[in-house]
Amino acid sequence: MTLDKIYKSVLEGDAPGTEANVKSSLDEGVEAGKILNESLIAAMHEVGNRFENGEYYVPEMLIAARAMQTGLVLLKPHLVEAGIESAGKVVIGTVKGDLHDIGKNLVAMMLEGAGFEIIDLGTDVSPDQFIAAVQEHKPHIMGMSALLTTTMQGMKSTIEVLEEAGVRDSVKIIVGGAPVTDDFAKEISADGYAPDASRAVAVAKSLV
Ligand code: B1M
Repeated sequence: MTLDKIYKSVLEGDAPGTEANVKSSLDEGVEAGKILNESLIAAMHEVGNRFENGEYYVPEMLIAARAMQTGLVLLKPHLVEAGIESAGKVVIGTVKGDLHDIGKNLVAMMLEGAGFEIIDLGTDVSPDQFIAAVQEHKPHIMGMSALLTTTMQGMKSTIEVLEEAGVRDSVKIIVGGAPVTDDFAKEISADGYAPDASRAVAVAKSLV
């Protein structure tokens, strides 16, 4: 089954294999969301387990991430329906000190598919860069992603700096990423939290 092949190719960090297997799955008519959740995301989860168990190191995580990205490129047109009218503007980024961007990219992709205009600040985004983007682009929503328990604290300081700059109330803030919880979001006074990309779309829609 090609879903198993995709899973295996991501685990092995085999980017050409991942690309070929995702292509075959799509040609076979497998739904893009199924490929994403049951093979690509599932494989990254296993990569994390292996890293924790000392079977994988950073280079293996990195090449697995690259393999996943090649699959995502192919899935994007299937996940992103043609946006009709802008549903709102979103500034999004991964917080300072954090280089993980796969989840953030997925959230951006799904929001784009739901008609939002996306300004993607990338990774390692400082509070000052978030503020500058809010002042320049005047978005309806600002999204922050963090994958490390250490960097998620940067969400709190970014909100505090937005408050100090007097722009906090001009924008709704959504946070997410593996270590982030609903309780944490409430504790730092974010307006919304989503555990995954599709729920991020629902939260964004409810806030604009
Ligand atoms: Co890193 N890493 N990593 N890593 N890495 C984790 C996060 C880790 C859990 C692995 C582990 O130990 N099991 C661990 C964190 C432990 C902790 O903090 N408690 C970890 C570590 C320790 C590290 C380093 C410190 C390792 C080192 O150097 N010793 C280092 C840190 C570098 C840095 O950021 N400064 C590091 C580096 C890396 C790579 C660069 C090699 C690579 C990232 C490549 C890239 O992103 N371009 C990497 C990877 C690939 C991972 C794992 C294996 C996979 C992450 C991923 O892409 N998941 C990860 C283990 C894991 O998560 N199980 C791990 C798939 C992705 C679709 O899920 O990002 O959770 P996720 O996004 C989801 C949701 O969280 C949510 O929706 C997304 C889609 O459903 N979501 C949002 C995300 N953002 C959102 C924003 C929203 C709403 C929802 O609103 C705005």
